[in-house]
Amino acid sequence: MAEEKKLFADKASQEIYEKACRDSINTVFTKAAELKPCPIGSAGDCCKNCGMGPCRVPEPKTPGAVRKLGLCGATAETISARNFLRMIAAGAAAHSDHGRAVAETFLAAAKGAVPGYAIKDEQKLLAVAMDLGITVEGKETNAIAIEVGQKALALFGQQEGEIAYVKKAPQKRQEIWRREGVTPRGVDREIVEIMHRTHMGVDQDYRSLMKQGIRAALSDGWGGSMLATDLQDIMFGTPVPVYSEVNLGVLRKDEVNIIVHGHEPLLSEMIVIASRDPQMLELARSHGANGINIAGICCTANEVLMRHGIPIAGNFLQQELAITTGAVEAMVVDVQCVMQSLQSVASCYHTRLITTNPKAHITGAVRMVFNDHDALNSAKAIVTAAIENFPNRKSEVLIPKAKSPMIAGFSHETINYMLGGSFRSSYRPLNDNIINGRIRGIAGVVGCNNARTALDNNTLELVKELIRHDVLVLTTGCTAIGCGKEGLLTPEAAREFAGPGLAEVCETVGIPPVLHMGSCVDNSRILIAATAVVKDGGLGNDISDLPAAGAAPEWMSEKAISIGQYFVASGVYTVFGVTWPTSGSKELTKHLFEELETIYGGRWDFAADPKEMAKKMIAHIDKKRKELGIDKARERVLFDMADRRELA
Ligand code: SF4
Ligand code: MSK
Repeated sequence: MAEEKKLFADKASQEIYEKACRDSINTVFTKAAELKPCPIGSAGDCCKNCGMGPCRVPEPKTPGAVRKLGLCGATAETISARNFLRMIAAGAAAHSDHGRAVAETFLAAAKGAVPGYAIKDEQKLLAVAMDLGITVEGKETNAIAIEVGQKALALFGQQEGEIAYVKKAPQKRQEIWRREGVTPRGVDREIVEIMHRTHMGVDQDYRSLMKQGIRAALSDGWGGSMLATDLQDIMFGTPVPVYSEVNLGVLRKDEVNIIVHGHEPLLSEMIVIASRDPQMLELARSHGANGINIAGICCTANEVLMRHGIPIAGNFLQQELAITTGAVEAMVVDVQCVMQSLQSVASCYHTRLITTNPKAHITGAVRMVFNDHDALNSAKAIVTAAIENFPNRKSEVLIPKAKSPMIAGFSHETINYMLGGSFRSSYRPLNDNIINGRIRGIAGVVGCNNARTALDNNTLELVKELIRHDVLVLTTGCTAIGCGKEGLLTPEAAREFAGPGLAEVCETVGIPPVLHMGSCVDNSRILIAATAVVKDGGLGNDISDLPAAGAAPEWMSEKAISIGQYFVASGVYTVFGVTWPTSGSKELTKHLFEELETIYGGRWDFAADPKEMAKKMIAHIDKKRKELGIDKARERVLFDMADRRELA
């Protein structure tokens, strides 16, 4: 059993973890207690990019001793930068390959080749078409959609020139990227170039390497990821506020429980539809169940939550615990953040672990590859397999009581509408309230869970500290799920946790102090929201002028590094917790933590303690307020046109 220390912020996880210990399940928590991270690798000081290595070059313990180089002469800076870039490449690839799969289905849907998928949000289709430079006048919806699908697919592999979406960024930001020569081409090309430059004996200057890291990350954030979000919104609907519940307590004892886990909504959307089919419900009844309950884990959960209000069973570190309840008939997984250990946990209960993606196999799991050309039948086959497994529950079923209500669905479009109303959709009220000081600033708090720190603990301490100081929090991914479990995603949370200014605004508009904006691929929504705030005027000309900051207090995925890098390169001060992957190289870390700010207006930072992280973010927000001349909280004034022009 793991050493005695607090492992979870929530009671449900603790309760099921104790069951896992009773059932002798070897979870990520027990493994984390036994297997410590390699101190050299975690500091970025180990290179295995050729067969002469691995070369380990840690800081010498003896003061004054000369630091070792790799056999080829690579310095600690080069080694650390290469490792960092390869994390960006993997993260950007994961997001963008997800985006490509969506684009392929989107194009097939536009051609009418994949029954079950259609264009749901025509308004967004038109907006995306225009962003991609497509003329829409006089064209049928499907013809526009086909052009959008083709252009989107071409964008991933664009060999030369700037990708179209960079034009969505503020003008000043685009100029900075052009000045620095980092405006990206297609994400495929930028990722290949990372792998080439980091091969033995190619790019051996950390500043030059880091520029390529920025190109690839920007091609993810303002390219592959942003496209994934946009195309998903067009096909499945742009999210609007939706009520749901979160935590292991959403599982039901008397129903067939199917957990969808991973990232891509293509299959899970269909599973939701299949689970409501009268024939499927009848089949469930014939197997002794009172219904079919779909619940999510990780970002597949966020996708079906945002558009259908499907409840969430948990975030990343709760995936094994969900099976340990003994109540899960099938865990249906696609790609990313799916632990291989699920199969051994599932084998201790009756749960069928079903892998569905052509790219993602798990030894021993049931294989039911999803066919998007026959999507509903693929989904029905999976739901049937789950139903047939219901009578096989063998062990004690323990479903914790704990679950919390939440409101999700805050896409950029929804925030715009809620703040400005349907006739005058705008961020103006938000900008006004930032200017008058009721809202101190905005923070994007995103990312994963990490077994090296107590589940959700850093996230919740940070988020509570921020909203207590009147900072509005935008959140995605597993961080959003953690906030949901704590009850921070309800309008009532404003009264209990937020400072007086933020609480007043939340009450007036009817929003929670923490806005759930979607899955980890949807961080692009935060970029668009930040750009909208800039464009609305009064808060500078660029994202880097805003009283705003970003954080990933419990990151673990390589995707988080790509996200962090595109936020930094977009002008955002971004703080990571738990561990910092270049800590072994002082010079490179200084480049990332200090020098980048002088070039891009944004920079990286690290704080293991969430209180310190909050302090750093608030200090940055206050610095920006001062630079904008809005550091003295003002009484609310009604702005007439002259005032607005002056502010702009
Ligand atoms: Fe060692 Fe250089 Fe090979 Fe890396 S590339 S393993 S530092 S010899
Ligand atoms: S699932 S990338 S643990 S947010 Fe997107 Fe959660 Fe991080 Fe995976």
